[in-house]
Amino acid sequence: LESEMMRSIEEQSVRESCPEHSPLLRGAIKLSFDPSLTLGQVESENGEVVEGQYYPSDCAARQSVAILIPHRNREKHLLYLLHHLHPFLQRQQLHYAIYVIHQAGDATFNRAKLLNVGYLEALKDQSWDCFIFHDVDLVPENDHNLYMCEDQPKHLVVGRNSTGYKLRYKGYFGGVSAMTKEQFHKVNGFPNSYWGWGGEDDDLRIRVTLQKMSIIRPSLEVARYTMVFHKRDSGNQINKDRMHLLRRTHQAWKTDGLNSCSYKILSVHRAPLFINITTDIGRPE
Ligand code: UD2
Ligand code: MN
Repeated sequence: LESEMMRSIEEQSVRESCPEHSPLLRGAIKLSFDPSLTLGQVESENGEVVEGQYYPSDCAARQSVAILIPHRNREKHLLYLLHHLHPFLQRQQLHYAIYVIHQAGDATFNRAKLLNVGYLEALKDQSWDCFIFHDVDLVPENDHNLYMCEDQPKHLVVGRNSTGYKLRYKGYFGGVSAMTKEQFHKVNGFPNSYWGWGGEDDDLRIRVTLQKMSIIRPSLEVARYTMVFHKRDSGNQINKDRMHLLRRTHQAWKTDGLNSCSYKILSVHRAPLFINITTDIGRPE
């Protein structure tokens, strides 16, 4: 047994790095969402995922990527996303884990703060190279849209179904974005002070520009998403303060972010297909 173990350790260390272009990619696919889909079904389709995490079996992944999904009360969307995202990420030959950061209680939703919590907690598991900040309702349509980080922050949603597959506005950074551990640390993460809908994605863009980084985007052809139809959730009303907050970002970024993110972890549950972190992030002051 011992020699067998040694052999497998050796094999691991000499495993070649995965190719620059994965041979498994398929390009554009037609998405469908089956309302009768169950979690058990998605689990049985993804036997190689263990506690939300996956390693390619025949090569060493080029990046270790943590997918962070802010969540409350969108179980059906989460199921659709898991169903499409696991095989999608496996075709990209990534080492990845999916974290769902679940806001406890019924105070106003705070997407940005949940993503800060996800970043800080995921780094306790391991030193991820790359973080993908991912809305629960956006499903990527083309696996050439790589969930990897680059030397500049990357915005992955150039177009989506509900807005005619056009960039919403110049500087738009919402929906799905990718930053390395270092890039996100450099901007002090997201602001914690945006409660309710809107503005937090623009704040992150300002932080990125203040650090003299720029936002890159894949081509419109590949950076396409379907947003599962939804209405505005209760508990996520429009943030009326957002314009005011955005005017302070050039100063506030230093003190409002990862270095001031206070929260309680209520539970960490390692389910087969994702790590569920339930957190109490407080409420607006
Ligand atoms: C846009 C952005 C989103 C964010 C938001 C403003 C796109 C495609 N997305 O989304 O990134 O900037 O505007 O805050 O432009 N959520 C829950 N439960 C809730 C409320 C929100 O899980 O009760 C999560 C979920 O992951 C959702 C995300 O927050 O996808 C954004 O909320 P939304 O989908 O209601 O907002 P939307 O589509 O206008
Ligand atoms: Mn949405």
